[in-house]
Amino acid sequence: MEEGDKITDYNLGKKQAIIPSYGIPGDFDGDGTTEYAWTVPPKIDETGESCAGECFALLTFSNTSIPSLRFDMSIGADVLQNIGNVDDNPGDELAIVPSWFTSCWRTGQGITFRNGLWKSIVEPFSIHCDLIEKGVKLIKKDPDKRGYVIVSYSDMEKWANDLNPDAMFQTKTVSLKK
Ligand SMILES: [Ca+2]
Ligand SMILES: [Ca+2]
Repeated sequence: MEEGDKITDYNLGKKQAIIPSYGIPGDFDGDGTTEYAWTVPPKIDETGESCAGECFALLTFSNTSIPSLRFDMSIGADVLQNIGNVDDNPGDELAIVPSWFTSCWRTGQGITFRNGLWKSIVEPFSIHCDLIEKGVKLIKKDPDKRGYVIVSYSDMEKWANDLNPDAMFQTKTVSLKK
């Protein structure tokens, strides 16, 4: 019995130790217990401009009963935020902006873990690095409209039309996906 306890303690210790300092806390499966989320980047080759193998980042959780989520054509996350519980599903949602080698334009996503699967809560939205630098919460619960969220995004088309920097700092109210 004592032997078994020792093994369990060792395994727990090992799991704790792998949470990186940049892991963000939250209750992402809604079980009432906090876990940590972080992205594992791919290996980058010696040029620093491409992957040494497959190019994907893995969103990973300290609670190993939550499956990892793969982001193809991604080398990590420019943004990973716990946006709080913004829907009717128990637990916190996440905003993520996968990163890439080039360009300042990215695609932001809102995701939730529901019935054992990762789902989008809003349509993916474009986002410029100028907005990312502001460090704002990218998706917020709309206090006035139940089932809606306020998304901070950058309007590529508006930017192309008039080159007004305001285009980078837009917000829109959208309904949560079912
Ligand atoms: Ca949890
Ligand atoms: Ca939720």
